[in-house]
Amino acid sequence: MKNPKSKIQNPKFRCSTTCPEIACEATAKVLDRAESKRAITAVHRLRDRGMETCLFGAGGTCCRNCAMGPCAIIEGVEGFEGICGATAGVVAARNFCRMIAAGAAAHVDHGREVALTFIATAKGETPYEIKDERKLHELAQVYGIKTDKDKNQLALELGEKILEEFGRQQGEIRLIRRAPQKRQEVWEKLGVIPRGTDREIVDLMHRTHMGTDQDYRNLIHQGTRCALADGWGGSMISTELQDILFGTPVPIRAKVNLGVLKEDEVNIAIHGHEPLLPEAMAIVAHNPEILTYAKNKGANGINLIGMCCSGNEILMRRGIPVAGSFLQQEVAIATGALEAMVVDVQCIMPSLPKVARCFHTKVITTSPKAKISGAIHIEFSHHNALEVATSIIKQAIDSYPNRREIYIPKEKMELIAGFSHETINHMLGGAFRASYRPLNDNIINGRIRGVAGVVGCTNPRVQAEYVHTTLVKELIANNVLVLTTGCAATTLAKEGLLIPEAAAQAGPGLREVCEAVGMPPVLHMGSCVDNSRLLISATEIVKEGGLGDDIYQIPAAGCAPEWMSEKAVAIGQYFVGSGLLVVFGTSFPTLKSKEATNFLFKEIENLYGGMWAFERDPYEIARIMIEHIDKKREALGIHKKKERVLYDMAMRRELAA
Ligand code: NFS
Ligand code: SF4
Repeated sequence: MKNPKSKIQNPKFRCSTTCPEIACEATAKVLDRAESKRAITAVHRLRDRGMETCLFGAGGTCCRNCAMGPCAIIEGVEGFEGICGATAGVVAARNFCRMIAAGAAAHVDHGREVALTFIATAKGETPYEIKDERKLHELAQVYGIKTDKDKNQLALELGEKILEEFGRQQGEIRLIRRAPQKRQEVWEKLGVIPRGTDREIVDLMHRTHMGTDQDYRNLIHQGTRCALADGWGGSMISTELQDILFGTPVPIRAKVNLGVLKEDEVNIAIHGHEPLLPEAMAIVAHNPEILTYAKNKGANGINLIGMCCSGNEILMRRGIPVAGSFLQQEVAIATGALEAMVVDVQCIMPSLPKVARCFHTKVITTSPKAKISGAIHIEFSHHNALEVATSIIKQAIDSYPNRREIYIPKEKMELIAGFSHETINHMLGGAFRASYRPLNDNIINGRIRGVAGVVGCTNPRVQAEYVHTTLVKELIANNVLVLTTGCAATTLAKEGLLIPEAAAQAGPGLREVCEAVGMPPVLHMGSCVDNSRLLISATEIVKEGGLGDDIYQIPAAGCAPEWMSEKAVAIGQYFVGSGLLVVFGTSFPTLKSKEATNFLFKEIENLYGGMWAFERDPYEIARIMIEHIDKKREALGIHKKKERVLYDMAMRRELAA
């Protein structure tokens, strides 16, 4: 049954004439002015081009994998298969798998950079140091390394072992064995335990080459293996090594939205994904010499701000404010108040230098893998991290006197970030005995109905940000605890959902738990590679007991309501392959093939216990997720309300005694 509240249009959020699709006042105000400065952004381009997309392209049945094509394929219509005879199912599955391969490659390559930096740090060749020795030991044990040695020696051995994960040809990725036993058995039976991360990506690219794998089920089978190599491999390696290097996040207060820009300071936005350069910049920004340099140019200080996942990384560990999500990168420049936007890899709009030309902003690329014509390139390497960071910050300071008219919207919001899986463990279990027990108990007694992961990008093709916030308000009102990462987290933070006071919007059960612990009903778990934290959390819930013995049994579901990147497809597939329901908003990349879509939405559940769904309307997405959660509760026999016991501080202390 359709929810009576269901309607995608919500006039309240039509905030501006030039930006009909972003439910963010700060963004709308800047965009209204941007056009008069001839700064054209994604929302303007989308408005001018129209919302229509090519149906074949959007539905996954356009193939350009060889020069007999391109072929636009209509499923079931004779004469409308590919010139080679490819069916819509094969083409849609191939395209879907190539998205997984590209997404996984991005995360895996990120992981590789971090691993190389980790090794160099252990050798004393970088300005970083091993911060989290507890986690270093924990991970060394996973890799079967004896821990009775100096931390740098241990880190070196661990780093070298981890580096093998990328190029391994046979055997298996070690971290996959962290999953619940039953999950590992499912993967073994299906033959999808990943070997090396790079091998699975190459295998998938090979299969999707013209004339290789012609069976959509078999293609998606390898797609899953590749995605698992991302979630339990590349992404998990990134998260774990970053935590050891830069510290495992703990709850931290910070601010979000364009209002974090400062009128009288040099504003430098750090945008992209790998925390290596941002960490170096954060170290240098406090250097007294740099501050004097800034003062001499008339500025009162250096204001580092984050964008996208680079932003999430330094937010989680340092409380550095986040200016916005993916969709606000051009908008931040259009305030006229940004001296420099420094980028590394992924999710960086090619338009940045063009928008920056309307202002005094310098766009600085730093990775040899990601140059943009029109930008300044200052190459970063972990060996000279501080020198590069210093020279970038000086470039930014130099452009401060060139500021023209600026407009910084007032909007900014408080948030609490830093909910690593370890934090959740301690926060719920108490300082003395870290445990998921109270979370499991609260799920079993019904106070918390289930857990939802709301992740991914912001996208102007839907009512950007409105979809996210509406979905999450609906979920928490129904006692579903929300875990969030990436640009979803930024969006939800801007709406004030990441502060403890947001518990007032939660249903009575969830509110009680949040108030007892003093936590928000929506927990920020980090960047997109940190979705691996969600895998570990799900595993811990299973291991704690009482909610089944495999991830697919937990009352949990995931969603990327405004996804846009190929990484989101890889993430979605590794969640599905790990046993969870994943709902995509925006669009779904196989819809023009019933065969491929039916496999991904239905048949795959019989294999993995997880499956995909597609829905644009936030109320409907919430309904699908809650129904799934209820179905899982019923299967566990916990759907009837049991007597409620509040885990207050006294009881937690008693538990810990
Ligand atoms: Ni994730 Fe992070 Fe944002 Fe989407 Fe891009 S920044 S890796 S892909 S847009 S959430
Ligand atoms: Fe067309 Fe087949 Fe070539 Fe694809 S591989 S472009 S479907 S002929």
